[in-house]
Amino acid sequence: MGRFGLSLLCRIYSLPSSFTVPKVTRTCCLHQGVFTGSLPIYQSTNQGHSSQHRRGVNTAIGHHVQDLSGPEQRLLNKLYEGLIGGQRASLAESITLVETQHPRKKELAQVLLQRVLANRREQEGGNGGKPLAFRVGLSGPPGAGKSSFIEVVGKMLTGRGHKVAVLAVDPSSCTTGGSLMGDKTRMTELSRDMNAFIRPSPTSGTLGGVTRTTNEAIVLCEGAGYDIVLVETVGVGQSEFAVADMVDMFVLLIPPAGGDELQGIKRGIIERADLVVVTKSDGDLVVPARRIQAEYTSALKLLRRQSKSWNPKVVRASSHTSDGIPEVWAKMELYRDAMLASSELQRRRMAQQKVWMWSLIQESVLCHFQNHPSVREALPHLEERVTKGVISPGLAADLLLKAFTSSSSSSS
Ligand SMILES: Nc1nc2c(ncn2[C@@H]2O[C@H](COP(=O)(O)OP(=O)(O)O)[C@@H](O)[C@H]2O)c(=O)[nH]1
Ligand SMILES: [Mg+2]
Repeated sequence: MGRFGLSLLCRIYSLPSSFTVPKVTRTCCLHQGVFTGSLPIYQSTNQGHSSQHRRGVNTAIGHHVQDLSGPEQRLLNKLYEGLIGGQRASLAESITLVETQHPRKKELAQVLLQRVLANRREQEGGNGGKPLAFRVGLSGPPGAGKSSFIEVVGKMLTGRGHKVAVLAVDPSSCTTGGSLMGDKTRMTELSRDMNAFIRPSPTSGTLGGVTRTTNEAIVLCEGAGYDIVLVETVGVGQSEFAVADMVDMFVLLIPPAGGDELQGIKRGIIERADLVVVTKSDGDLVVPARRIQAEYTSALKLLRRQSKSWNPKVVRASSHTSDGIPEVWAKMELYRDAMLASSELQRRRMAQQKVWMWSLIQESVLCHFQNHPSVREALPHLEERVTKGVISPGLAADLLLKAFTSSSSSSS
């Protein structure tokens, strides 16, 4: 988390209990409505303190927004208006803003996001509280046919009047500097489609950073009127789990290949799949595709059910012949309708928000801890003693935490 997040948190917790909101914060310069709305994520469960607490949060954001200079306000206004008006250039520029490492721009991105979120809440209110967009995560080993599948499904959907956004999460692009996915070479037609928006994975940052910005990019795409958001990721590291935690439906794509290629697919991720698509079911590959379909169908029966309203299914499709593609989409719609009707989809989204908040806190607190001068000073010595077995890991952890907390509290 950047300076904004930390300063925000510091302000929330440093507010005295008798704190009242100065009038001036209500005249925040940008878009008042956004900052006077309730922010459920920060609400205290203690009702006695919740309204005070909420005012404190709004004030914290209000303070922050007051710092905006004239050009910054104009930039944010321009981006917001363009984004809500569905302009692709504004959407692209807004995503660049949330991806930035620049501390001040990070703050501006949060202001923009708050405004887009407020607009979404308003729109969802008019939709009976139901989400307006459907988020689908697509994962599978490299070469499974994900990009080809997205190209064909994406074209079919824009042909039916949908607006489709494609985002990619590729942790390897952070280290190699090249984005392997969201690659427009496999999505030539979709990338030329005016009703589609394709954004490759950011090529810098940690997995945590990349997934955070992807989460925020989803919000921006929805704000720009994209009603279907597809997030592609490879089965590398923890990226699939991160993507499963940010979408409404998680789809696993499996090629009709031999055992070796399928070895890399983690059991844990199969458990998370709401739908398994066996790809490349064409020509000579139809027979092995059927076999894989049967294997996965029986494997899924043994797994614990994730949802009361949906049983994961295994289907076959070919992006080359389009066989099975409309049927796959029909299954996805069935899933969405069942999950919306039971409110499970809405509940899943709420739970995801909380998971994300905590994972961002964990990442930020750990980073803060590791960069703390007293910790950095004591760490090499203690690490050495732990590895040599002179002291226990538990004692070393206690000592480091003590160094961290005592100098943190004395400095504040
Ligand atoms: N036969 C056949 N090949 C496919 C199909 N879909 C993708 N491929 C091929 O599989 C390879 C990998 O496809 P790609 O979409 O880039 O996979 P990704 O790495 O999962 O995104 C390419 O050579 C595609 O032409 C299909 O439906 N049938
Ligand atoms: Mg790909």
